[in-house]
Amino acid sequence: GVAVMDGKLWDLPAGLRGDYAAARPDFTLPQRWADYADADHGTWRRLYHRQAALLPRHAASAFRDGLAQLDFAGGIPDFALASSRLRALTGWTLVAVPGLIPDGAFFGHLAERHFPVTRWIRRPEELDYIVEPDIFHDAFGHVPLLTQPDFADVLEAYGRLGEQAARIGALKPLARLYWHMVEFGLIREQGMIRAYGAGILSSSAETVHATESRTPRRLRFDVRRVLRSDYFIDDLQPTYFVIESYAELFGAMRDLPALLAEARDAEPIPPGAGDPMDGPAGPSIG
Ligand code: HBI
Ligand code: FE
Repeated sequence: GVAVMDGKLWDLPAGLRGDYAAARPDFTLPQRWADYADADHGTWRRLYHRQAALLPRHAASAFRDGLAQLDFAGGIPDFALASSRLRALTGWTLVAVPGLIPDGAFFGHLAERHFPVTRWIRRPEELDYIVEPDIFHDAFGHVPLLTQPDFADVLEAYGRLGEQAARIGALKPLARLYWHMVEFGLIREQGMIRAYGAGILSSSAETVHATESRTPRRLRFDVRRVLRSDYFIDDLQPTYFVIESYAELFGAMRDLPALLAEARDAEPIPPGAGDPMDGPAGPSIG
């Protein structure tokens, strides 16, 4: 079951597109895969092939390996089929949701190894940019790493921390960690900067910007720094955090209970800003 952790069910922005009236109390609804139009599958395939072409050069090997184990090329995935594949690999299940769901419900699903995936797909004129996450972001961006046991465990641990963070008023630092790890994380592989974050790999512009542009700051992943780092939700990221291995993310989960209260009381770092703790050698390691 899903706990309502901060006492309010509706911490959602106004004007979301999804059909929230059709959702159950845990915010899931049936995917109804047979109801997608041919045009919707066409939109998926255009997005899929555009991103697939970028992956060999820009995506982490774990993401590419994961995507190769999923049958995502032909059209919008059927969650029932993808879930049986995932359950066999890592025990995760995809659940359909109308779109963004409240923090408490979201963390509750992750803690149970249920990954919420938005049911609807963007319109053809929105291929390059969309404000709310749609099925392409959620499924193409997030599901490949759910096939990888180490990352699958990190995400469940993250979900479990939601309740604790809500209790001490530290959901904001916890959300910053999700953003800079699950959504916009970079990893160094054989000396190259590669993306594993879903917000990067579901966007063609962000994929190139995050890994190759000279503009952004690329900082070594440091969980204290991450927990204080604010971000833009509607522009290319000015700062990314780079891990050397997914084991660093495990480490962050282990340290988090002690660090959340500290981060809650610390001064936030504005999007793209430097911090004295970044070190005199200069922040960029990319
Ligand atoms: N809902 N569907 C959906 N997808 C998300 O990524 C999501 C959410 N609700 C809340 C939420 N993320 C945030 O709390 C995360 O930043 C942790
Ligand atoms: Fe996402």
